[in-house]
Amino acid sequence: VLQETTVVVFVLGGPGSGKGTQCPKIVEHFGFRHLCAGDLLQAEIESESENGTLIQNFKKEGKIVPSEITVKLLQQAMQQSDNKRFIVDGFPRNEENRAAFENIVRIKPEFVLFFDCPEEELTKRILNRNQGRVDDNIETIGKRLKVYFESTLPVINYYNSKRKVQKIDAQRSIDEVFEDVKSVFAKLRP
Ligand code: UP5
Repeated sequence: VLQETTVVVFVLGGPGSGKGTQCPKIVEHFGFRHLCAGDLLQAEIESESENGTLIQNFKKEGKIVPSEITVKLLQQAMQQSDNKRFIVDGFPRNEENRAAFENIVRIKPEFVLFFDCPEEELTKRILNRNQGRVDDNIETIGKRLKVYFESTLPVINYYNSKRKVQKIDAQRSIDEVFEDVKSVFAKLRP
């Protein structure tokens, strides 16, 4: 059972907006545990677990994996950690994800860190990445962007209406972006 003192920050932004680049820096400076939903799902694919093939197919199509799978992985990782402060990266990606996390894990995020970045820049970064990801090709990138605009932006808007979004201009250099990220986290209670 997770304690009431558990702190969760969601990190959202389009594919290639810099979530995976900035999160390790947050860990280093502020001592959070980094939980990347995409990495937890990738580990399931690689461990050849029963859901591996299903997850692989969703990922190849840029589609959002059923919430129960992702939430279970996040909850397990949180329960197994000694750390009580988590940055959850790349989740929740749609309303169903958001509701499932709130209903199952029963924790509301402290705030949502939102990396705002124009579409052209996102596409450019992903095509430059070149690390052999099954979803880093021009066809899947188009699908991922569509899913992001149709399903994830509404979640960001929902949290914005609750005044929980900390928006960062993610189009600048990695160091400039982290300066803004730092000032957001510096305001958190210890
Ligand atoms: N880069 C980073 N910052 C830069 C900067 N400021 N200036 C210039 N370049 C910068 O960065 C991307 C690239 O840009 C890198 O080469 C980096 O060096 C450079 P990165 O930090 O990796 O961006 P990130 O936002 O993490 O991009 P990523 O592509 O990993 O994000 P996605 O959200 O698409 O990927 P994720 O792994 O979260 O999800 C993949 C798939 O898993 C989804 O499409 C979906 O099918 C599935 N999924 C779910 O179904 N549910 C979930 O909850 C999560 C994932």
